[in-house]
Amino acid sequence: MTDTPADAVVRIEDGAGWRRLTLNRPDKLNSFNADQHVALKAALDAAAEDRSVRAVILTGAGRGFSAGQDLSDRARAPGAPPPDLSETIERFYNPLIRRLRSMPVPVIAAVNGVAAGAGANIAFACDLVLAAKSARFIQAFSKIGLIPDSGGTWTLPRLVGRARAYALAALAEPVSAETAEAWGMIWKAVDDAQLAAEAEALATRLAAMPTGALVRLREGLDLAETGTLSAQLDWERDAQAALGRSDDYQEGVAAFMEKRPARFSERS
Ligand code: T3D
Repeated sequence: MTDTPADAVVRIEDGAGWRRLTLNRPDKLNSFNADQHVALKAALDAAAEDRSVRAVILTGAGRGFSAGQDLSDRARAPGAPPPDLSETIERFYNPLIRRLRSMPVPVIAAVNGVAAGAGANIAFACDLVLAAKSARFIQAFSKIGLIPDSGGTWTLPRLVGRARAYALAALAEPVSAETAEAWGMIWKAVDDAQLAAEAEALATRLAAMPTGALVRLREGLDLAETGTLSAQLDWERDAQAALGRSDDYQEGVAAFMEKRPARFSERS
């Protein structure tokens, strides 16, 4: 077990082939300040580097997953100049979403409670989202005069279609975990008491799978959002050719022929 102090802004724990990163500012619903951004980015980079880590779980401490930007950092005195929000987006939020989408292992968001603003869109940037039934997703931005960021304008319409994306973002309507599952925004809503165990079981399952194929799958789905069928066919040919040269493919076929479970070991 890699163990961080209980009061670390991002807690890190290792399981069998997986690593759990827990956002840990529960009094602020794990909203993001600079410290939490820096700690999460470092933890993701370290997980990416550590070849014993084959899946990552991202979750929150307390009753929230994350309430997005810490708005106490945004209060300003009358007459003070407005903040340049592009600075934090460029420095923190955009690199975080790019980091999640380029991890060499699958990432599970285990949404333990409310996920609002960037907190919701960070969850949606993960490969698989499990949510406690009491959790809700809120595109809270319009309430403070902003638009969805952290990829929200890209991700939301792809998850729920433009009509629902506009309504959710314009009205800042909370979406329950069960509705999110029914609408295809997340993989599964699970009983609150089961969330941690379900996330660990899923991470253990992913960790035993051929990581290279899981990462290529993400790349292919992302590419498909902007490409043509013809371009996608070419990409699939090339990706399959590369995967076909891997030890994991050889092991998968051998295990099938020998009627035994495969033991995948490669990591991208
Ligand atoms: O600024 C930039 O860099 C640009 C990037 C922006 C990205 C963004 O994410 S913008 C959107 C920011 N987030 C929000 O607008 C959400 C604000 N929070 C809420 O709307 C509500 O708190 C929730 C709907 C998330 C939850 O409501 P509820 O009733 O369950 O809890 P609560 O009582 O509102 O919050 C509990 C505590 O957490 C409370 O503190 P207190 O009064 O007990 O001391 C509250 O102030 C604090 N908290 C919640 N969200 C934030 C926060 N503190 C700072 N920043 C927050 N975002």
